[in-house]
Amino acid sequence: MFDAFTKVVAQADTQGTMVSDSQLDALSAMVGDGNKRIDAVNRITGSSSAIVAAAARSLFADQPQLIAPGGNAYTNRRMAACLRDMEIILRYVTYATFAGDASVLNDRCLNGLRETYVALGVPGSSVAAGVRKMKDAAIAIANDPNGITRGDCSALMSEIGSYFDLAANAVG
Ligand code: PEB
Repeated sequence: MFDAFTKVVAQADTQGTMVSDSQLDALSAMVGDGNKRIDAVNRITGSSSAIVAAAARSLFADQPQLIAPGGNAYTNRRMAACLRDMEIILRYVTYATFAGDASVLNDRCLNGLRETYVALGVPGSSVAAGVRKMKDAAIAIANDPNGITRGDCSALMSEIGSYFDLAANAVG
């Protein structure tokens, strides 16, 4: 598992080079904007249940066959498994956001997930749709200008969006 710093160190070590000026500049910018990152993680984490619930409701409204008899979220057991899966994916997205690096998300959550869903008979494209709905809900909450010092969070929001996209594309 890497973060933005250990990733740079590992890459430099592989090449036997010093950490470059441009890498230092990028990390310096990341540190300079560090409070934005921590605030975003805090907001998404604090609203995780609401994000999962909103995304799941919207997913089941769009794809009612999932909750109809025989559907992949029919019965309390499958519904619980589905909500739990969405929460797990959201949790790993917050870890990646905090670390500034996708490796924890890739290695510990997404690796083999597509195959797991194939084996279970769970439609990966529906999971992907749920993840994309979590992306919209999470970014709306993280990017809300109210109640916080205002600043430009566009780069951070697109980074967070990229972790959700990575998760959706891994299963969908
Ligand atoms: C992945 N999900 C399920 C299982 C596993 C995962 C390993 C099988 C074991 C179990 O049932 O608990 N586990 C999960 C995950 C990690 C992990 C992400 C990462 C570290 O360890 N059903 C739907 C929706 C979708 C869904 C499309 C969005 O209709 C999910 C939610 N996952 C779903 C369902 C099951 C499941 C299991 C329904 C149960 C399948 C079944 O037993 O029929």
